[in-house]
Amino acid sequence: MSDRKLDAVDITYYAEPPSYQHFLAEHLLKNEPALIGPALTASWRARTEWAQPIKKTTTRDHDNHNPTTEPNFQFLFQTFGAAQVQVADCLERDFTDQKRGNMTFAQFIEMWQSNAEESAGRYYLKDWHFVKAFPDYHAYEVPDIFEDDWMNEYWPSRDEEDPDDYRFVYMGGDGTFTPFHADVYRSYSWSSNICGVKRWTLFPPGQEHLFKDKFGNNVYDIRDVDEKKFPRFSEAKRVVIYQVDGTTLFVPSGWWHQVENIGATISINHNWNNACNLKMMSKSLGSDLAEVCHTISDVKDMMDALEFEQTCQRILLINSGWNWETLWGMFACIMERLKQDLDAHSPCENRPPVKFSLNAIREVVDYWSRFPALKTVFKAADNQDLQVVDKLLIDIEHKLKKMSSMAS
Ligand SMILES: O=C(O)CCC(=O)C(=O)O
Ligand SMILES: [Fe+2]
Repeated sequence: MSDRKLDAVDITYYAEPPSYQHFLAEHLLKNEPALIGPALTASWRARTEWAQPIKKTTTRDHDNHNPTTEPNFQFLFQTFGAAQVQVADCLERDFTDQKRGNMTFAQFIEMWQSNAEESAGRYYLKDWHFVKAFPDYHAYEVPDIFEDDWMNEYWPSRDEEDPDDYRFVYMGGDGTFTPFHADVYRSYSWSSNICGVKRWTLFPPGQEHLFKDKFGNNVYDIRDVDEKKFPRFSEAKRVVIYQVDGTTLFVPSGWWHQVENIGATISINHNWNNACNLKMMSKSLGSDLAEVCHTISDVKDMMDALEFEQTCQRILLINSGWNWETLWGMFACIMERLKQDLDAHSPCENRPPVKFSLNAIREVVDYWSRFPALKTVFKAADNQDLQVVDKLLIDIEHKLKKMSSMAS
């Protein structure tokens, strides 16, 4: 394995993917980014079928960080044309995001290709749930080091007509971009470039106060920051990474970032979490909940205590994508599997020890159990997950104790 530091804010580059144990110690536990060379994605169907060597470079010169591959539009159009996708217009801001619309993939390609000049830097296909849309196509393999992924284990397993996931494809032309943000739930993300180059600007956590104006709004586009509104933004420590064709970036929890595409770019992006970033995610749920409670505090007097808590949970789910019910649902789902792993005596190589994951869940469960409203909300919804999770925790802790006393 070769690795080298790329910048003052440590970004380690691996020509070959590191072992899971190394990745766990150096990146998941330390919450540090990593860039992995194209060997990891070389055999993916997405790399061989979706991309082709570039015919002519039409990008502005980005200090020689020009792409070597481009989309195979004909193949993509013919194979996936009928799929419904969501497209952002990078020239139109919509609060903290860009204006989005729905269309077919074929319409997106046509819009982009038919008027290349006019649409330059404009149309950006985002958050395409590709695996859900084409479950039998197998465009890529989740790399071993990203396998311990509780979000994408739990959400698709929910008993719903159209279960959600956090497995996306992104696709856009030169100059399209994603505005400054930190990821949903403060989850990790990983992103593999199928073709094109992405310019990432990453900001280590702990500098969030530098990103806000006096009303609490965050910077939208780091290339266009009003110094009067955001006088301290320029002080923020950051690192710029050019993610070239075929390479994969690990974005740790709570690292704010902006992404700009150089050349026609396609990427596969997953948001994910596990025991290593659970506490950070729980903290973000806590601050989102506090914000919701504060925002609707003026209607508190019109409701009884339970109704207020239920309303906060409903809004939390809409705004942040999760709440107590989904957190406990995830715990129940993951612990069922941890129990099976223990019973099978065949722990997965690409996961930390069961005890480590269990302790992380225990800590978050104990934290939230101090809130009396938790019990009343679950009881009112006739949701058994509080009891299910408590029982699983005790069962697995008991099993682990027994195993360690047998071993000694
Ligand atoms: O590629 C992009 O435009 C955005 C990706 C991103 O923000 C992420 O993977 O976290
Ligand atoms: Fe992101």
